[in-house]
Amino acid sequence: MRLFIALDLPWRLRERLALMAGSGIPGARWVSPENYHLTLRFIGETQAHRAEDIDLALSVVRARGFSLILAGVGTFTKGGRVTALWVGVERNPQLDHLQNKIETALQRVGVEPERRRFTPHVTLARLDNAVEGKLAAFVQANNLFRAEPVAVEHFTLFSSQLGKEQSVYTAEVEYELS
Ligand code: 3AM
Repeated sequence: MRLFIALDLPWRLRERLALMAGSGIPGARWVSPENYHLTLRFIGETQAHRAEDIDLALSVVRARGFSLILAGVGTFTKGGRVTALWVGVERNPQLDHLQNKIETALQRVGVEPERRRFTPHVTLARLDNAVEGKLAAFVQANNLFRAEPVAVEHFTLFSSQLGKEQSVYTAEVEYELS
């Protein structure tokens, strides 16, 4: 199975994001609101017995619950092309701490270290050939976005089935924070 670890988001917040997303950028593949999430760690294709090790490692992660605020919009670029449009997260040491603990737990059971810096975000759209001007206008129009704080009380191990239009994410296990 293809696994990743993420925070799911309350519906009120998803609705708020959906109001901002969905139109205005020709060529954007908008993520549907049920798929919004904040990835803590992408793991990838994993055999069942490895998934068990990962589950065990995650179940002993101890961290406190906290709140976070989604704010601002940004993009990821690859080879000079914008590939993703996202909503950002206000600086949050507790989120970084949780992500760090998860990273350590995974490495302890032999998962390859993540080399990329953690850039917390919620992807709104994936882009192939978006019209630059429209994208820039979207970023400018929504850059002052700032959501209500959300309480983070657990993190989730998701499986992902790649689909033609949209992947299907299934919450496999939830790990409570204290
Ligand atoms: O949180 P977002 O939506 O940015 O892009 C995938 C998604 O990220 C990412 O993991 C999240 C859940 O699918 N992802 C997919 N394949 C990946 C890979 N090979 C990947 N991240 C890193 N390496």
